[in-house]
Amino acid sequence: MLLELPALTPAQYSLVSNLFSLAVAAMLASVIFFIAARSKVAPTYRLVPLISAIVVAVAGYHYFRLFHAWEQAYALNQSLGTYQPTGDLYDDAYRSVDWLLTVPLLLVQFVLVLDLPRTESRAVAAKLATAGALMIILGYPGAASRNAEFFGWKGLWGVAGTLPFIYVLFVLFARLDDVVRTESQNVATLLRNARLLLLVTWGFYPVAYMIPMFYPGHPAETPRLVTALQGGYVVADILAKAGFGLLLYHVARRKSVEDGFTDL
Ligand SMILES: *C/C=C(C)/C=C/C=C(C)/C=C/C1=C(C)CCCC1(C)C
Repeated sequence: MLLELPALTPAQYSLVSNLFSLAVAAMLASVIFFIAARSKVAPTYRLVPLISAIVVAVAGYHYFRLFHAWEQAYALNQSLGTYQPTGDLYDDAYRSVDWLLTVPLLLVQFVLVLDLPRTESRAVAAKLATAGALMIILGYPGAASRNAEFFGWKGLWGVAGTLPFIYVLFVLFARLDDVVRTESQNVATLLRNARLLLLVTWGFYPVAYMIPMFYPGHPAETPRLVTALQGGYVVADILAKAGFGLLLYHVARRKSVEDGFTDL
């Protein structure tokens, strides 16, 4: 999204700056946690925290770039007392690239923690990863365009991207539910929570995509909306990547213990 940025109050500008900084810190700390966590799970599950580490590393890098772009895009105007856009590009496309890499990995991770028979595991993981990538690719033309009409370019790509999203949710909540049921009560609850966390946090992204459709003109460029959206992405990203990874780590840890694994 090439936002044409509005002037922001110092409070709005620094809220977003601070949240970007928080995102970088949270993602980097999570990399260390997930790498260290690998030895706490049985070898069968080691790929699960490793994928989390990769996901948060990729996200941390992109937040670093976004943070930098954000700082370049604004300058404090002393006489007005507001942050004015400098004209430098603030390119949200970093986000789409980030999603294209992290969304398939997050989905593969969920399949891996189930420890299905190998051929089944591969088939489900491949389908979910493909659908996840397709969702991001199809949504991109609508996100990058300045068109905000539902019955137009944005709506068309939004609907197209929603179809693979529905497929992903169908696989997670319906098709894989039989597998979730066969797990111990503790593991099943953790898996259900992980699925729910995915639904709630991933739901933010299509909502953020749609917001401009509900306002005439270019409301994505109003100061409050820009602040809320950029901040909302930070919260959603930390929960959907590090939070989701933490839940799956607990699944892997518990299943390892149930299988008789001990790290002592
Ligand atoms: C870490 C980043 C994550 C989990 C990003 C998730 C992104 C989505 C769930 C995006 C969904 C979209 C649609 C369902 C419709 C088309 C527009 C998108 C790409 C925003």
